[in-house]
Parts: sequence; structure tokens; C-alpha cells
Amino acid sequence: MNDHVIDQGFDAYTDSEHAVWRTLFERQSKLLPGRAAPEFVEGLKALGVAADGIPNFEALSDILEAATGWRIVAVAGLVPDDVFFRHLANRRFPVTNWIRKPEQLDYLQEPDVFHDCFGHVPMLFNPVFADYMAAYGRGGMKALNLGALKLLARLYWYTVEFGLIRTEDGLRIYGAGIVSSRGETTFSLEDESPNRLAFDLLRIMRTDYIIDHYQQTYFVIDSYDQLFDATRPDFTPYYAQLKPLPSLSPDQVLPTDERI
Ligand code: HBI
Ligand code: FE
Repeated sequence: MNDHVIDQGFDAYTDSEHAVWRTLFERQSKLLPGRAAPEFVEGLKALGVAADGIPNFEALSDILEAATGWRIVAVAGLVPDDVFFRHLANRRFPVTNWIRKPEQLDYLQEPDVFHDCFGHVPMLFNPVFADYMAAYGRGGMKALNLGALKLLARLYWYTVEFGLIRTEDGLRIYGAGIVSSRGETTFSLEDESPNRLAFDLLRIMRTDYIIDHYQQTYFVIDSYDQLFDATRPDFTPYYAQLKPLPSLSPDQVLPTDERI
């Protein structure tokens, strides 16, 4: 079974590629305190080793593994779903090894090393979130066998990628897709256009998403325990319940939704 893991090619990175990483790292590190969740900011400190250039995945993995048992593995880009879930279930996070071009600083379609490493890795230092990600991987492998990938992919999208968390100081960001994007970092918290709804597992698994612009709806958790506890039960009955229901469009709000 090909796990799609490649050599990172760390020595092949050019100075200009490290400079793109530094620009993005410095820009987001300034923007995120007071906007990102404290757990993300905490994890970012550990990532501090990578402030001046694209990190060496092996060295970063040694630090991460000591914290929560996770390692990062280099991949060339998106890998098949079953391969992705198997990695997560084994506490391996696949990180793309190439970085965007200088002219793509503000947006690119496919995740690059900045999205994957700066966006996702800091939260993997949080033990509860790290357990959630491993549980998600196990759930993903089961979902594939049940033909329910689409439903479970929505949970990943609206939490791991674009999740917000409620704190006593206000809403904070923990989603990788937001923290790695300058524009969406401010949009997700400060713009009045998107809906912000309380986390609701079945509601999320019914909700479609569009991949190439800011979210029209963000889901807000109260804690990472809430997220992890949601993944404890076997999802089979949820899938059976959801299958006959129509999907909801990303901008829809139901009367039963709790607005934040
Ligand atoms: N592959 N490298 C990589 N990174 C991802 O985030 C990823 C993937 N393959 C599939 C996938 N994500 C989706 O199926 C999940 O979002 C559910
Ligand atoms: Fe991602």
C-alpha cells in the first residue's frame, strides 16, 4: 500500500522559497495573537524553531512527537482519502513539501507547506485536539467503507480547516485554513456577513462548502473536549439518518440554529 510519503527535499529549498515562508510566517505571527485560539498561539511557540525558514520536517517531528506522539510526513500534495485517513489514524500528518510562489502570497487553491505546516501543526501540540485528529482518521477509514466520506469531510472542513472557538475573551480561530490566510483571519472574526453558528455535529455533516472563497458560515465550539466527545460514538446511525436528507447550502440558516 503506497503511503505517498516522499523525501522532503529540505536541502533543495532555495533562499527565495525560505523568504516566502518567512514573509508569511512573520505576517501571520503578528496578526494572530488576540485572534487565534490560545492553544494555537501556544503551539506556534513550539513552531518558533521555524521562524526563519521552511522547517525541517524530521527536526520538527521530534519536537511534536515528544508533545503528542504526532509526526509530520512529506507528501507531494493531496493524497487519496484512504491514505490520508490512515496517516491521521497513525498520528502522521501529511505536509506538502512545496511552497507557493511570491505572487500567490494571498491565495492558492491547493494546500502548500505554509498551509499544512503553519496552519495545521501548531494545534497538533494540543493533546485533546491531537486525539481528535487521530479519532477523525479512524472515523474517516470507517466512513469510506460506509460510503459516507462526503458527510465526514464536512466535519473536517468546518472544524479542522475553518473552526472557531468561544473563549471568555471572545471568538478565537483554531481552523488551519483561516490561520494560514491573512484575509480570512480578519474576515472570520470581524466581518458581519458570515453566519456564526454553534457547533452541531449533524448540522455540520449536512452543510455543503465551497473551496475557493471565504466561508459564508463558521461553526463555533466551546471547547476541544466538545469536539473530541462528538467523535466518540459510532457514526453509522448518523450516516443512516443523514443520507435521505437534502444537503444544506453554505449560506443557509435554519430556525433551529443557535447564532453566536
Ligand atoms: N491530502 N495531503 C493531503 N492533505 C489533506 O488535507 C487532505 C488530503 N487528502 C484528502 C483530504 N484532505 C480530504 O479527504 C479530507 O479533508 C477529508
Ligand atoms: Fe488543510
